[in-house]
Amino acid sequence: MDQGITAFPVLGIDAVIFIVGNAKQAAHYYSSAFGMRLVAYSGPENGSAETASYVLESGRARFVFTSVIKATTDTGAFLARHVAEHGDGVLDLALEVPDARRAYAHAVERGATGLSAPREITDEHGTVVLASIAAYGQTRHSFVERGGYRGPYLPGFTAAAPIVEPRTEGAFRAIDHCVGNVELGAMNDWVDFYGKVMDFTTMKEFVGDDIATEYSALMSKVVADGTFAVKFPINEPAVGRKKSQIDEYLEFYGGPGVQHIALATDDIVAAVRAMRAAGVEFLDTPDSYYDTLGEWAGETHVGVGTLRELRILVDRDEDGYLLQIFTKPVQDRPTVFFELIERHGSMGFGKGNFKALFEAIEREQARRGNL
Ligand code: TYF
Ligand code: FE
Repeated sequence: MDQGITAFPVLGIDAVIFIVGNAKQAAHYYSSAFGMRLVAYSGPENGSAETASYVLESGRARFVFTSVIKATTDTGAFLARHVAEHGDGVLDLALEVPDARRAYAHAVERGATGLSAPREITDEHGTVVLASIAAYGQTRHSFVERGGYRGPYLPGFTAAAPIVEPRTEGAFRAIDHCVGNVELGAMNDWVDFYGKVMDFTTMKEFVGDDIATEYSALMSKVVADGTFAVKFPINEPAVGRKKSQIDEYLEFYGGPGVQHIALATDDIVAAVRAMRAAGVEFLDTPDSYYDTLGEWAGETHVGVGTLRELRILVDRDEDGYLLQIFTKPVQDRPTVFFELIERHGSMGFGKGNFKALFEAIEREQARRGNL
């Protein structure tokens, strides 16, 4: 399809909005450990008595961390319940669109559940239009039309200074993809949802029966907009030899939700070094992975010695290669984690690493007693 005439144009991921127990400390963690930059704040000091929100950026990647200070309205009560039920997690994968009214009308007409109808908000920096629809579990998609808006994030937010000096080497470039976990049997319904509601198409890489029964215990398909600016893999549990990591997630998150956010970087080696030094834990990969790596993945611009030292994974396909690594869950619940990805041509998601990756995930599940 010609993306110029798609019924649902998207410009990219506007922000990933996390609801957390303590946004002040989360902002510190993503500053000091992930090297992101605090750019905007909303809280009691500037007119938001009910919630505090911190906006952090690295390249085009934007995260918002919100916590409840004192619930006084239905919104505050909803957010407080969200944290109680799910722990720290993602409420909203917000999409930047050229026309939020049109996006909302199209989505609802195609069967999406509207959560908030388009509303225009103006401050001294300009005007935005916001609307939201429901996705899997309690996850939602806001449509953000920011046009010429010049403020630090949205009306209601004021500019904030970095908490620590942001990392420049190995900084992130953008959000590469956001993965959702849904219940057994629901993956295809959600793939159809994105096709129908947002005109997304299914990418060729998927985890099918072969990989599911062999070692992953999950099925996965990837949907994307016509420009591949937004890529959403959707996982569902598969009945395998052992308890699926997706079932573990669903049990501890309390239902479907966002499983991992992949951050694109131009220097994964520097990023992993800095994050490890700051105490971020990554999944371990066995030494044997690196013994045979060159035979199938060939050479990359990073030597195998460095990849082995940092436990970075490599995958290659007909278009090129990618380097990737996965953190352990970043909260006490075995739920949300992050991926770092450096692409050199490949548009894949690391299929060649699925065996090594899912074995590493299962070792962690076993350590938690959930296998
Ligand atoms: O996003 C993806 O599809 C890859 C592969 O639990 C993957 O990162 C899929 C499921 C999972 C971890 C990684
Ligand atoms: Fe991924």
